[in-house]
Amino acid sequence: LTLVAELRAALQDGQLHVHVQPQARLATGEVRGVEALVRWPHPERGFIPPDEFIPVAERSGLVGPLTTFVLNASLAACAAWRAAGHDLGVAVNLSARSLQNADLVDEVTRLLRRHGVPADRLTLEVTESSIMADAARAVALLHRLRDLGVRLSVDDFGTGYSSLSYLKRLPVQEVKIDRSFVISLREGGEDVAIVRAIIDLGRHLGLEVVAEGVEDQVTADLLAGMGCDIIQGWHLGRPMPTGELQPWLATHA
Ligand code: G
Ligand code: G
Ligand code: NA
Ligand code: MN
Repeated sequence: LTLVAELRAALQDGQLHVHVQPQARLATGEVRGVEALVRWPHPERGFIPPDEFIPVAERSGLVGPLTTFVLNASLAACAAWRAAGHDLGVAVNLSARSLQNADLVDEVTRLLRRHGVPADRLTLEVTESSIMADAARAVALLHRLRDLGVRLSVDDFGTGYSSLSYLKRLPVQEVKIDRSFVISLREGGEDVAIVRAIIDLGRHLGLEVVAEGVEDQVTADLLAGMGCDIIQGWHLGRPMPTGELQPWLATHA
């Protein structure tokens, strides 16, 4: 069987799962939400990383069903946490192909309604390079998603092209500093200047700034000192099955 056929079957048989990784405000420690990360525990090959199967989905027309699956699972989990008294948001990654599909607007509308989750509790993460694949179409779609009240975030910020002029024109509320800049922050060097510049830029544009890949307290303290809003990374919590989040919240406080 090819990977495409296996992925198609995995989507149909419910083999895919969503894991969630917490995000917290640096100022208060409050957990404000999670990022959803798709997982494929393959019965013979073990976990196949999303970096391997998402490109396959992109090439084979499976990105639509994959995105629907992740959105549905993420919003179902979000609704359950809200019912239990945790007002958390959930962030879902969009791939380049999804950004070219105008049906996504109806799909997001339908799923928000199905799960009764307010639109502003859903964040959609897009990378600069996925926008640039067909910028006119992607930007039009982002505006329609924004009109629904959904939050938009630029993922892996700093690694793409044309960051600055685009950021001003995109209807986004958040930037995520790419983890390649965050990982070596504590060693000093040029990444300190890059991270500081991204935080200042975000603040001056009125955007929330999230640092991903925060692996230790030293890095969290450095980011707090630079005025970063939110952290995500192993220091706070690893990606975990959706059912483990509530127990994690209970011990985290
Ligand atoms: O934990 P991690 O190995 O999951 O993520 C690897 C990469 O896969 C990241 O770049 C992440 O953005 C991407 N990714 C994870 N889940 C999804 C998803 O549901 N959809 C898309 N398009 N990308 C995802
Ligand atoms: O590209 P994107 O930002 O969507 O993907 C997040 C990726 O970063 C996932 O693969 C996730 O497992 C990984 N990740 C999350 N926290 C950490 C961390 O603290 N350190 C490292 N090295 N990777 C992390
Ligand atoms: Na992401
Ligand atoms: Mn990222």
